Amino acid sequence: MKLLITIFALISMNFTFADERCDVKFTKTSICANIDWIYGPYLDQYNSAKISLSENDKVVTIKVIPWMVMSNHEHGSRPVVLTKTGDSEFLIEKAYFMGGMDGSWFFKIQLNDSTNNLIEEARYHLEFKK
Ligand SMILES: [Cu+2]
Repeated sequence: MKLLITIFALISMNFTFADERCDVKFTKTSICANIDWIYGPYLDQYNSAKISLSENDKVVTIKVIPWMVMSNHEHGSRPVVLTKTGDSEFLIEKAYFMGGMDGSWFFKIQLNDSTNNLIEEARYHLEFKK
């Protein structure tokens, strides 16, 4: 019985670690970005969200670009309004995604260093509310 409890405890611990949230994984730097919607995401409306990066000493600024991938090409939208709200926290406002197209919307997220050079880029697939 003791052994069973120990095994169970070990398995649950493991699950806790495996569950650590990482909405967007930057594979080169192992940085994680998590996105919390404040409004949306809805098509054909202005949306806002908070984006938080995991602890790191490289990223100074980021870029967030609404990005659509279609079967034969990719394109953007209007630029978002981005405000730094903490060490690794940013507020994304006015994120606009046009509807009625046969494609998928993403956030293209770029991590930049102190000289504004690109460190790494990743994409976050958006699933819209109705
Ligand atoms: Cu499109």
